[in-house]
Amino acid sequence: MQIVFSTQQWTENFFSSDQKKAVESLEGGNILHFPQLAFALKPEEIKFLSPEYADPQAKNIGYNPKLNVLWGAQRLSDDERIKLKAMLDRFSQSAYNLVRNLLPHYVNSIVMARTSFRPVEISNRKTSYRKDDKRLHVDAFPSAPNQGRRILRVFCNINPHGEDRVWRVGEPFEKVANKFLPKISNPILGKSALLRLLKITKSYRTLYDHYMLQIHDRMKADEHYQINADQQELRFAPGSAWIVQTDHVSHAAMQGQYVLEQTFSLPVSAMKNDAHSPLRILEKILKRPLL
Ligand SMILES: O=C(O)CCC(=O)C(=O)O
Ligand SMILES: [Fe+2]
Repeated sequence: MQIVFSTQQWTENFFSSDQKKAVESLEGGNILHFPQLAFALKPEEIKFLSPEYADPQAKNIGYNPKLNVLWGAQRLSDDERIKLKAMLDRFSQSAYNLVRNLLPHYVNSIVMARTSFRPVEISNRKTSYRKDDKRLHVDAFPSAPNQGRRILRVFCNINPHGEDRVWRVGEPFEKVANKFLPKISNPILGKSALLRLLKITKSYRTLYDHYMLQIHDRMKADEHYQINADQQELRFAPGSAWIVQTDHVSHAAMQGQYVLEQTFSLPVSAMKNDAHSPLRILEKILKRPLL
């Protein structure tokens, strides 16, 4: 379920035995946990540890490291905006360094996606069930189809008050898929083209995206499943980091405040063993190609 590393630096080099263990564990649906990998804030960044800079409409503060663009933030002066971007940029680089050194198998194919800062306490946040990450789910995005590519995320808890990030982690993807796929029908003919035409989706919603989104929604909607599915609580203390493929690992974030997160996108072809990918697992069960 979780594989622990004693890493203390974001630029640390790894033995090839650790690199092998990391890629195989991650692809096998485990979480790589770094209990001693803290992300240090600069004195002028401490003030961002407050929910007041988060737009109440947005779930997180987002940052695009390639374009140097910030969104979901409010009440920032020009100077503060520059400083917050610099903090997110530094985290983004740190996460990249860790991935590059620990998972060299991916280095030529992995693509840096967005960075996020999550300054709002999650335990009492009210949202619609679809957006509620307190319910067990695998990640799938309605407007951003990822067309089979893996979602790899690096998280770090930067809570200054000693509060853990508390997750529930559910059953393996294949079990999830076998449970929910029989209830899901094919998409309505022409719907994906229409969504694209109306720019509701940023790219074409493939069959893969259709099934992943349906699994995501149906998991969250199923109260009985939420309570009765095999699951385990995991706690990530402040000053710890973890890497997880959230399209594969069923997860729910129950409690905690102040986390940094970097998303990467990875083609299935870059995996060491693509049979573990949600794409190949769904194709195996449905006996048809999904892209
Ligand atoms: O914020 C968290 O701890 C995780 C939320 C979640 O479900 C995700 O980022 O995929
Ligand atoms: Fe999630």
